[in-house]
Amino acid sequence: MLPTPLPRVYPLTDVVISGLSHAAQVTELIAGGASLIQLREKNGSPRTFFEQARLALQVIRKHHCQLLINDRVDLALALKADGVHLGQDDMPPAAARRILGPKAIIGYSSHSVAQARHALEQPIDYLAIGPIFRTNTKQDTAAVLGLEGLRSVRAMVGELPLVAIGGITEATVAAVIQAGADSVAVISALLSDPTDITGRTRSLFQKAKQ
Ligand code: TZP
Ligand code: MG
Repeated sequence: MLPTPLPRVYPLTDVVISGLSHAAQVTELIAGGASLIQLREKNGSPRTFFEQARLALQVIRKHHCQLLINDRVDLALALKADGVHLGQDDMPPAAARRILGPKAIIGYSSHSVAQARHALEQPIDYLAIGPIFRTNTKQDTAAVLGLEGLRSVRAMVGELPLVAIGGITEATVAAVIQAGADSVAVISALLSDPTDITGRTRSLFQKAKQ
């Protein structure tokens, strides 16, 4: 079940940017206050990701946090993760819901007001919208929406939990929340200095409160 309200910071893991295993990132992120984390792995074999995710999930369970798996409904099911995060090119949310059941958390990415409108008809627990700002983390991103685009999506989706993503930093997180995001999904702002993931996470939570 999705926590309500959503934690204001929702970290995604990235082995390339952090240089750390998923489990090590999860450990640092939880120490900084994260309670909902998404494992995102775009390289390597499913077998390796499965094993890494299994170890990350052990850390998650020990701390009573929640873990979503990016893209892979099969791995989420096999690992008994808390849910899955799907993009526009992944399995449709309705199909994932049939596989994972009513209690699983299903998040869904959108990149425009039109996609967000379509997402309202899907059996999802939260909607992600982005990129809000320019980002180097994802190469094939759609056009930047800016805070104005985020406000339009917020107005359209009503009460549906809304996660903003893309280029969000300590400097912009308060404005992003102010513009209507319930939570910010963040990669590089938390992981690009692997020696200070915990401190950066703590600090982003602080800024997200203001
Ligand atoms: N989807 C839209 S932008 C993005 C994803 C996965 C990357 C976010 O990473 P960062 O480093 O927080 O900009
Ligand atoms: Mg995807």
